[in-house]
Amino acid sequence: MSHNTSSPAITLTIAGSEATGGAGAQADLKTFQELGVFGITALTCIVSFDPKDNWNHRFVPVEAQVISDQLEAIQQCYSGQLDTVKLGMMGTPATIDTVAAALKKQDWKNVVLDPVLICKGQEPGAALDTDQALKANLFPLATFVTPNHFEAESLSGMKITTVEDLKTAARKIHDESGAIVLAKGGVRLEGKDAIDIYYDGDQLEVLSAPKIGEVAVSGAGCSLAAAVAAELAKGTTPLDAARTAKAFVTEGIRNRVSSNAPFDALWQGGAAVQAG
Ligand code: PXL
Repeated sequence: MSHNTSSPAITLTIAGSEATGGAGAQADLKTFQELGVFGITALTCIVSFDPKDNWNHRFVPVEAQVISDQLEAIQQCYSGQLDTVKLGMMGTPATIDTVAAALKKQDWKNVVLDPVLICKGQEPGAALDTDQALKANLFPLATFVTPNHFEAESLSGMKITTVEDLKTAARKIHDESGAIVLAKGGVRLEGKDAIDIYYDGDQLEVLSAPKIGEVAVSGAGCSLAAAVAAELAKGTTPLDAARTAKAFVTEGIRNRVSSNAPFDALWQGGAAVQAG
């Protein structure tokens, strides 16, 4: 029951498993470890790429009762110590309802929502439902959101082709949700730099790093949001958390891992290697 003063901040991810370890809960936990927080996980679904089908996603949701059991264990175990959560892939409206109900059982300082909308292999109809459930039930609880290009278009209702568009979208998403927004252009906007926009209702900052290749790397979005959560859990300001997360992800992409899948995976150990 007792803790010493050097106890790490407890940080929860509610996310899916991506079996090959590039994205999802695995990426979150590795990020938490690298950034010095004690990572814990409630799994929402299991994704297994299918090598027989172009590495498309096979998706299996975890039963609602099992999700709420995990969250019950976690919230009782760490009550009073847990104030930061990262939300990753939910996958179904039922999961979103279960997660929202559990989140409402306690106060949170930081709810970092990575609004993962569709995952290949899901029915487009189901994705639409999930999209609507996210907007209705999880956005109101979020303090910090990290939409990618596609998600920012969906959430803002506008097409995003330039950095100026991305800024407008970030403002819109903030105005609608009240959350701090880190909208990710990544490799998807033209130009030599990977640009993300931070907007907290007051400060707008362009976070920029030279693109490393032109192809998105698996786990970048998950690791970015997890790094934001870890930094916030340690008491960092939101803007500094965003800057640290961007640098962490950039080094993870520079030191990425390739495999027989047609995409590389970010390596969360990359930043430490770079540092020396
Ligand atoms: O990158 C989004 C993502 C999040 N969570 C899980 C995933 C993926 C993409 O593969 O599998 C579990």
